[in-house]
Amino acid sequence: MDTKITKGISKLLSYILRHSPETIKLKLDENGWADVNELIAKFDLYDLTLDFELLEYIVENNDKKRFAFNADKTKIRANQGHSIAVELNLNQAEPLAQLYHGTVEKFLTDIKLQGLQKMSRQHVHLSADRETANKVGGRRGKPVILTINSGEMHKAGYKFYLSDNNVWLTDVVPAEYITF
Ligand code: HQG
Repeated sequence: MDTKITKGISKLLSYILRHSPETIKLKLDENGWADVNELIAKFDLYDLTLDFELLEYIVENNDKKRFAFNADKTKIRANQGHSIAVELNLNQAEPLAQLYHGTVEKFLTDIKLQGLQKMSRQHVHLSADRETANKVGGRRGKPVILTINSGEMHKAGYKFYLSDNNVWLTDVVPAEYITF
């Protein structure tokens, strides 16, 4: 499989399924699922075409397991990362004592004042290890890794969720739980 093509299609799928299904006139249900046949039929962006075999390959081989099928593979959705309102019915979970967040220097002043906010997404995204946080921060420049005192947050009643692709999610991280 040409990785350039599969990567390109993965990026477009992330955009469509997390942020903008209307770009290809696709409808998601309230849980973020799209009908697979409808997606394939409507996926005609930038001369890229999709068939079921390619979609299945992408779902199975995507480096971060960003997408999931339902049991009979008639529906597909993004596992996390949405900006549109969808109910993912995420599993609440007790977090590790520490989690990590990769960001960049220019956001630190605001993060110190406001804590970590969801910004345009449905949750604040946290990583279980520094290496992953480093990659997340590296998308925006030289990464800065913040350590989150998630154990204490959980004790204080903050809820944490673990997505199907192992991203830790929460609603907000107040600054007092962040080591800068
Ligand atoms: C920052 C990717 C100012 C925050 C990744 C981040 C992740 C603040 C940016 C997933 C702030 C939001 C999400 C505040 C947070 N003031 N800036 N109070 N609070 N920020 O993209 O965590 O590859 O929405 O530090 O791997 O970077 O697409 O969040 O820099 O899992 O699957 O505001 O996206 O996954 O950016 O990334 P984002 P994120 P995929």
